[in-house]
Amino acid sequence: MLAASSLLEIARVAGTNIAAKVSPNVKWMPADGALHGQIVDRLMFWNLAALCAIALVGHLWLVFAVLRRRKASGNFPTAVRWGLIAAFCAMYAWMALTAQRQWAANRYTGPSLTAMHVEVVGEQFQWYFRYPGADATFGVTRSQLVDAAAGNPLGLDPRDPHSADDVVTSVLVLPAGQEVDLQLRSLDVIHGFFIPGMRLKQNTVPGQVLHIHFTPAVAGTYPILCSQVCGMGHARMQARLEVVSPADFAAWMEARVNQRERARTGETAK
Ligand SMILES: [Cu+2]
Repeated sequence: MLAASSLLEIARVAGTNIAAKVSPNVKWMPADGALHGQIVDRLMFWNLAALCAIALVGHLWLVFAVLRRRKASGNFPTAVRWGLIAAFCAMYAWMALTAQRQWAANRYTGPSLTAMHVEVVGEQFQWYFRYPGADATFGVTRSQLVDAAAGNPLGLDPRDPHSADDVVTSVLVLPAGQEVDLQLRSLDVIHGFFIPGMRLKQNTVPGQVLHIHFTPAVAGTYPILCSQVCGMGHARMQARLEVVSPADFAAWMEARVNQRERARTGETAK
């Protein structure tokens, strides 16, 4: 006998296949650049379609009831009524299963061992991105060392050897087709890291490091926003994601490393 979870999984896959066949291309959403984006778009489409259908049926039912008020036979046939309710229940069950699975895939199941790691830091009203460099290890940061004017907005500790090759930027550049694990934190209040084009949204919470992983699939430029009202400058808390080819990414990273080395040599010479 199949376990209940297997039956649910079969129902979810069947629902997904049906939805894939009948979902139209969602034109009113920003262009989707992530591998998992289609799933989110389908859920959005069917959620809105169901809400519109329920509103329409409800209003038609109301008009019908008012016009036929004096006749006792003004109700929908029982089979139609229960059929509609069953169809909506089945659709919402499919959406709940699919959404839960996608949520878990981005957050609770870890990224693959080959995933790239980038730190995202929110601060009123700016996003910073840190790459761990050749040693693949993020250096230690200390809040008392945070000094954006001195070129150390994240408070990297120069005594930690792992911090020497860390690269901090205000633009998120990622190679297309490479899974990336973002670790998000905040220096002050709660911010909402939001990339509409990647169908990605995750709050950054002071005192916590939160992970979300995804694969950017389509090269291009995508706006990064803050989705939590975090202060007077909230509206200008924007950055951008550049998804480029792996070769362009390697060249960009090399240029950043060289820039960092030049800055460090300059500091030493002073
Ligand atoms: Cu913010």
